[in-house]
Amino acid sequence: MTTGAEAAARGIAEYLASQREVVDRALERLLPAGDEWPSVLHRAIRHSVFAGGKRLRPILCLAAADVFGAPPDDVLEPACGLEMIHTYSLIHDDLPAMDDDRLRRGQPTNHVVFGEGMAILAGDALLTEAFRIMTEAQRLKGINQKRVLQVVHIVAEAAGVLGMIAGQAADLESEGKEVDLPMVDFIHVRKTGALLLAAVRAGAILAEAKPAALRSLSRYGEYLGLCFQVVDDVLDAEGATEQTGKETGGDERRKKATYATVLGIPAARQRALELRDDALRALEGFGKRVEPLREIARSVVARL
Ligand code: GRG
Repeated sequence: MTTGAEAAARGIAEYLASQREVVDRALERLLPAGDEWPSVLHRAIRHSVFAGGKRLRPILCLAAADVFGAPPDDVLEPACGLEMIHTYSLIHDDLPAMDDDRLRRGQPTNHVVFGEGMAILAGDALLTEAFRIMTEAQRLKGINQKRVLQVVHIVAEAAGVLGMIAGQAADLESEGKEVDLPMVDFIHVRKTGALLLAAVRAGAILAEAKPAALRSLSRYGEYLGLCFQVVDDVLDAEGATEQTGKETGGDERRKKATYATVLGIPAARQRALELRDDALRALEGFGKRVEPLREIARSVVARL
């Protein structure tokens, strides 16, 4: 596994690739094999988990823990749990009852391959399994139980009725309606930003970050989460499928509330740059160990 200081020396692309491998190996170990009974469920889970995601949330969690010198092993399972929750949200978001998408991470969506029932179960399984893995591995490793409880709480908050689900519900409600910027912010802070923020916070909390440092990293996570969504909206409006791994223009077709529609593309691009700068400012005063977090913020905007 790569530390922040090593990453600063080696370049972000190499760092991201090596961390992605670490996460992929751990997910491979943590998830039941594809031939385990009932094998269709495990194949459905694996289809989406190993379809080629960037692993941004687990990488953020590992990078945040590294800032405070925590051994990566101490946060690997919670990091993988975040990826499982993220993958569940993608599977369910793609269902006919939600966005009805047929392509994700460059692959046919889960329900297209396995049917709606199995796709719902694969998503449900990933959500619950995330919390089992987080708590069991941390208990076995003897990690401070108070910290583990705190992390379970912030991740549940980010994924649940105060976070991702509230964002998704507001998003569904807004389809086809005139929406303003505060509503788009409401949706995206919760739908996308909350889990990215929780990833940063979980890593810092497990690494026993002091309150002031945790506050700075939380500000970074908030700005980064919103920046990520502004970029995603712009890419959906004008990006190529090869870049996004999904069909582009879906937001427009479904009359979704997005930064691209509310602000217009030039202003949305500008907002992404400002949010990146805000994220970088939140990290001022930290040394070389935050370099991966800085580079991640830069690389999110570099997709534009
Ligand atoms: C719980 C059904 C349900 C939905 C929650 C998060 C969410 C709402 C839906 C996921 C779909 C979506 C378009 C979310 C916006 C956030 C986003 C850009 C997700 C893609 O994240 P990446 O780019 O994906 O990190 P990879 O494939 O790289 O992991």
